[in-house]
Amino acid sequence: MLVLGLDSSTQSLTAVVLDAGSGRVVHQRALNFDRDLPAYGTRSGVLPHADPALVHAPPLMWVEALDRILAELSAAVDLSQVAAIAGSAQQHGSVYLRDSFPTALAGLRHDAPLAGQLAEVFSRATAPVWLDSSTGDDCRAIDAALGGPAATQRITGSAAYERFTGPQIRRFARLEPQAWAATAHVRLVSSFLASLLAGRVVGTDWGDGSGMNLMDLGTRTWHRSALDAVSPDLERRLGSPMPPAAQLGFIAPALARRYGLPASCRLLPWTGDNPSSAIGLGLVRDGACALSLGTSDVLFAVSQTRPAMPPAGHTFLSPSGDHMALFCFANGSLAREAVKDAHRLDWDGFTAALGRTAPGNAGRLMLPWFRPEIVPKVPVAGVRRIGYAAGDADADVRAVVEGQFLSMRLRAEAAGIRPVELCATGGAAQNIAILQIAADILRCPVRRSQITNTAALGAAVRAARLATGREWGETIATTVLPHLGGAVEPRAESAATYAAAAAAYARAEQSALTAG
Ligand code: ADP
Ligand code: XUL
Repeated sequence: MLVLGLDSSTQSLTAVVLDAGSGRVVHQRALNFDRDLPAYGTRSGVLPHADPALVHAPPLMWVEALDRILAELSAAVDLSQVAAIAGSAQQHGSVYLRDSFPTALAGLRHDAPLAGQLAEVFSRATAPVWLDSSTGDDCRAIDAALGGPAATQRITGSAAYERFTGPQIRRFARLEPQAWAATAHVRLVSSFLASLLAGRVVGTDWGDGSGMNLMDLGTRTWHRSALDAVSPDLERRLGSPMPPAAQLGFIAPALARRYGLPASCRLLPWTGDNPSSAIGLGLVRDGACALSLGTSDVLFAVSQTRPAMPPAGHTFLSPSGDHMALFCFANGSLAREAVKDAHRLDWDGFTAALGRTAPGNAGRLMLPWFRPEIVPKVPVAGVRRIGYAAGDADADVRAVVEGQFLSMRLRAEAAGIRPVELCATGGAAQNIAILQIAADILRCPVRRSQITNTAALGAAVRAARLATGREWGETIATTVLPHLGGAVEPRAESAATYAAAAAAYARAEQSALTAG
């Protein structure tokens, strides 16, 4: 019996097929949006725009990617054995759909590409994604309506954030009232893609729903004043929040036929990529922590009770029903890539440069704000280099990586997160030299999953749990633990250097933020 996990991230769509009983990975495959779907014109998965605050992606590209990967899978694997499918997607992004969407889903044909059949369902051609930072006014309005940022955080799990779905919807409704009037459904990237598989419009799971500034984290229902602060008549466009273990029924018959899936293939809601990674890294124990080094860098910790978070942090819900404390840094892989490309290096050259400099970088520091930063809030991009010039490639390479983890260390300390061990995932977690710096600065062993995309794995694990009826502990033991590699240990000799660097970084950050 097989299960399928899918993850639609910023830059790619990944599929992992597992043998549900043994946990063996039967097949893995990824489509890169820029490379494999060039007609949509994305760069790093998003549409280039003159205004760096406006970051959108074409939702039809995600449809075509899903269609394409399922067709490719059906040629590589016997999909008639797939008992269940779950998925995840980049968090916060929103898709705007006309009232024709349900009819179009119900009428999908098996013998034609999905993109052609769904091209007319969008009331907005593009979907704002998590890198968008254009909604400052809307954040202020939502915070004001709920009693200030601390109140918004207490109610929804996070203060109003530019990339969160509530502020994004508000901006659209405000600036494009006609297109908003033509919008009958708003879905997250996750619930949009889950709707395609189900052949009907499905609601949003609690995990991804907690990234909207619209859901009451305590009751897991929409919060009336938050909805009203965004737009009157929003609720009918959203559908209801639902538990991550809710069963969505079976795959749409036309899609079963199109890809050779059995009609009995069961579906689970899709969730956010970070909650899904929590499962793919086996984080179902209180206090377990992880580091995701994908397009964004993310630090998260799961806990049974709701964590006390500082203002910059978020509390989400994980598919296991736990809470997830989370910090998301927009300057993750894209910042490392900016340095790599500026010095005309490849990743081997980047790693070699790290080898030529010592921990602490002889006091040289970078505030790595290549694009507007989420944590701390930096609305306008602007890299600060302290103690060296941009032309010094070796210093620059170490400074970007150290700066990222020093910033992370400060946030972990503020939230009282002191990891005993970190599980690492995301494209940059392949790089052991980067993981060594993470281990040294964050002061704990870092273990890497041998499965590059743990969000897709986490989705497959959820599907395996549904298909086998096993409990979390047993499911994780068979499907996740075998993939965790050995640990990169922190080095005692760099501890004092990094304690001093963390203090210097905090001072530099403070002075940059004060100076504006
Ligand atoms: P996402 O899931 O957000 O789409 P991934 O987790 O696939 O992103 O990570 C993609 C990123 O991984 C690329 O943007 C690239 O910068 C980074 N990456 C890939 N290989 C390496 C490497 N060897 N060292 C550092 N970073 C790498
Ligand atoms: C988390 C966040 C990012 C996206 C990227 O809050 O915005 O990590 O989920 O995929």
